[in-house]
Amino acid sequence: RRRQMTRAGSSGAMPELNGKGLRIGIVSARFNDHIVTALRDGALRGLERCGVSDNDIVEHWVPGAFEVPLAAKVLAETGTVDAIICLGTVIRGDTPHFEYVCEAATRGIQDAQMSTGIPVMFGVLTLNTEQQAIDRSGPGTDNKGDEAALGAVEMALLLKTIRN
Ligand code: INI
Repeated sequence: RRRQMTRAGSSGAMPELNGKGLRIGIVSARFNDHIVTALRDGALRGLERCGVSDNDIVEHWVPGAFEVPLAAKVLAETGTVDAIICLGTVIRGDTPHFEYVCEAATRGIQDAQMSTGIPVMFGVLTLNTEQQAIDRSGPGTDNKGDEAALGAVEMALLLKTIRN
């Protein structure tokens, strides 16, 4: 069962996502790397479907979700990418640590896009169980990395339209 998604555009309908020529950054957190690798594969599939060239994708890995915002912000500041996809997986444990990592990643990623004007996608899973992570990182288009890739292309195109 797929949620119907409406993407921003003048009509409110799903716009054509032609990502040819767009430069896209991917910042991935190694923690829970079996899941994050699957999110990253989903993101690459999504970008490929949109026509983004392999040569226009720049990838960086960081230790955990806590470090993602800084790498994304510094990458955005270089002015070399049109959008950034942040990927990570935070799974709830027995301590409040989970809330702090999630809070920092969420706020930091939003801050990175607001302070730089470069779209930064929130492809960080925050979950109660590993099964929830597996369910959201599979080989189909309901992979959250794939979803973040489409968001990155849509936002990069939208900002080009707004700025022109
Ligand atoms: N980082 C994650 O990306 N996911 C987690 O589930 C996680 N847990 O559970 O602790 C996690 N912690 C590491 C954190 O992101 C930092 O790398 C670490 O605290 C060093 O700053």
